[in-house]
Amino acid sequence: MRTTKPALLLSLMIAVLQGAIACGQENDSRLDKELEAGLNKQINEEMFSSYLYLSMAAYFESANLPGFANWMRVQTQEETRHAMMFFDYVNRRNGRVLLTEIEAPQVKWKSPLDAFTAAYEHEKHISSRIRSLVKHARGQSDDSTDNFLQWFVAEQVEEEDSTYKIVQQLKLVGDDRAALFLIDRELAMRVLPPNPAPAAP
Ligand code: OFO
Repeated sequence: MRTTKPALLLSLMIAVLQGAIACGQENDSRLDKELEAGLNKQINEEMFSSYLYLSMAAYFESANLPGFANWMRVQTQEETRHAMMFFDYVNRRNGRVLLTEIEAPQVKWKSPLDAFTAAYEHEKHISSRIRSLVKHARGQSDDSTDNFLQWFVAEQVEEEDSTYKIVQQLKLVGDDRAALFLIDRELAMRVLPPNPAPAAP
């Protein structure tokens, strides 16, 4: 059967449209697979952070230091929020969240100083994870993920600073139990701030 001119024109237009749609799909906002895996890993890291600080809260409760325990309880909630921010971001980018086993945390520390030193070291580890995610996002020219991660870059400065300051205070007081009691009272004041809203990519 011969194809008429209008029919030929119509088929050509359909082909062009299909091509444009296919091209749009290739350039959609899907995450690079390796970057997606890295963001998934970060969900686990943040959940582990939450679990680690909950374990520290339990340690401080057992040491009759309720203010220190309160500080750690608030930190636990912050870390769960961080995990959820990654969870939501992966979903917003049409990625697939895949949860994995959370490692068991340490359960005992030698002293409050030992626990807070471990918290500070852990935060340095998290900062390096965030930096490597930023590097990966930039390598993929993924500006949205880079932008999303910048909230965490700033947050890590806070996280390191707050744990470092408590480490320094604990070093200053040494074995002075009265001074330890005062720090405990101060840490009892910590409350969970309103949920932060990172810039939507
Ligand atoms: Fe999520 O910042 Fe601490 O670990």
